[in-house]
Amino acid sequence: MTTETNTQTAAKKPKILVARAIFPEALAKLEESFEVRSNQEDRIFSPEELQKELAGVVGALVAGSERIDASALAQAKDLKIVANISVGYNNFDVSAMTAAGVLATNTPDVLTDTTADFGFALLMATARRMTESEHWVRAGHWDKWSIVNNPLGMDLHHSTIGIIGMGRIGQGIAQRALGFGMQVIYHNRSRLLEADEKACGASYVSKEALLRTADHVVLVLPYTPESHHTIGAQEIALMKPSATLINLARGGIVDDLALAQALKEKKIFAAGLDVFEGEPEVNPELLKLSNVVLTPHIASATEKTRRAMVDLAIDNLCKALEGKRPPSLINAEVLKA
Ligand code: 8YV
Repeated sequence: MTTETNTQTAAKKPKILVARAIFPEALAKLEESFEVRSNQEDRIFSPEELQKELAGVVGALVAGSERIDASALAQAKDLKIVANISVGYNNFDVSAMTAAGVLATNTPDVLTDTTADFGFALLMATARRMTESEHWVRAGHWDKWSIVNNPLGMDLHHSTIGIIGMGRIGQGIAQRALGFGMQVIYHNRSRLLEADEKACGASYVSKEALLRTADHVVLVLPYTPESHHTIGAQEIALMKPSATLINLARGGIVDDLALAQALKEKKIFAAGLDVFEGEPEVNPELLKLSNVVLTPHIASATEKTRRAMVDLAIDNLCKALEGKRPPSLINAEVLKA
């Protein structure tokens, strides 16, 4: 259950909801200016509970776990802003928020490098079979060094990386790949400016050419109805049998069952997944496989970056409630209305 701040002056302060646990210092700062409904137990609200929690508050801090749509907003008559503690905002029905006059914000930039670092770490762990090797050592299978029988991986250096989704994080991964002498190809809804392509040494190709050519395919695109199952059985069939696939974007961009089948049949070499369809559930077929590295949606998870995300979300919320333009506003139309 949420906890209401209970002080004598609290009644005069505007009410806000903090829907997930945040750093105690950040919560204390909010409590100086607001009557805060907090959820430091970090329980995930059902849609019905979220609807109730949003009733009577002027602002809310949420994360990807909270779906903000017309139904969530149905009783939120005082709500002016929902600040996502996340750069991706597929949990927002932006049209419904705009129609309700609710500002929507996210947390770009502050997590770009941390997430790009993690993308590269996941790629390396996957291509060089690091987690599988660790399990092998822990299980006591390492009885001798061997030229051919130790887990043999795939090289990153001087290979071709194919990045689908060339926003800030995609470009960060491309820049890291250059340091490994990799050739960078990319596919995106729109082509980058020439100067941006040069800065990350990337060449634009069709999705099909990317899948056929890349040794390592990295997915960093936003999740939308159009990007649902960007990678399914047909796309995997285009990839090299030696290729790796990394999903850093969102569950639902990859058809996880089709991927599990392809990994089982060794149609591609390996996969690294930080996000899953229906997470935190993981498709049981993936759990049976050794050629997949699984991490629990932690690409932005360093303390420094998570604090910066929370601080930016708070800044967005405070600016909106002071009648100013929040720094990372998604639906500027609300201000024009
Ligand atoms: C968040 C993310 O931690 O920012 C994003 O889009 O995927 C992660 O950084 C996650 O979405 C929790 O809200």
